[in-house]
Amino acid sequence: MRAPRLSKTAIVEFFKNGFMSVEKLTTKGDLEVIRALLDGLYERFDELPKELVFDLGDLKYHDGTQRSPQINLATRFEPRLKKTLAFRNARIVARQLLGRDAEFGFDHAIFKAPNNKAATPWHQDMSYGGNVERISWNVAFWIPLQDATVDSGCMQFIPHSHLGPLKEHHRVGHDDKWHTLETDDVDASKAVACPLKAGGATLHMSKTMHYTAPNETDVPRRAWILNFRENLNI
Ligand SMILES: O=C(O)CCC(=O)C(=O)O
Repeated sequence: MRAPRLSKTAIVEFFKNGFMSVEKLTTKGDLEVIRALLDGLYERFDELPKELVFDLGDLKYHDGTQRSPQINLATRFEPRLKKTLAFRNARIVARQLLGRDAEFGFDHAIFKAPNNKAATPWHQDMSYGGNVERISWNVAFWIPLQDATVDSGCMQFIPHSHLGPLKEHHRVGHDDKWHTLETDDVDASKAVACPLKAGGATLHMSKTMHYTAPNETDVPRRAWILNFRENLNI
């Protein structure tokens, strides 16, 4: 399967809106491979470094009852992920948006357990670090490993929010034991939900405000997120 080729209009719309959906980034067979590789990591969850692997809720949540366990830098622990079609095609698309020298930055995986009762709250990725003054553009590819609906926790975005300031964020519940950052400065009535069929992906920028609802279905909602950055050669 060839990588999607973005039209000029699609590229302009992406930079205008701060997000987009791509219907066919990869194949179902490739998603099965990714799922098996990530499942292997989730089986080793408690052996991986605790500062990189935790529930999106409580940092100490290593007791098997996680609601949204996250593995940061999954490709470091499972380099075969970089051989997948999704990785290859995401890099090709990233280079259409960010220039031909754009490179992979980091990745993470989020597993929303069935009926997990935990949203990923409204936030801008830049609130986790990075420079507020633009050093380089980033694009995150959010790749669900199955169909993603509003009810299972597909991505939702606030259009144009990447053009505004980095908002104030705080730990969920104003409680330091939580990893997840949240902003209250959001008009959620402007949200655009992006349901996807398996094989698709959403793309967003590091200041684009986004959210996923709790998984209200009886099956897990798995996602793998790849981040690419422009290379300014400086
Ligand atoms: O998958 C999710 O629930 C949230 C993903 C997210 O917030 C992100 O990739 O920045």
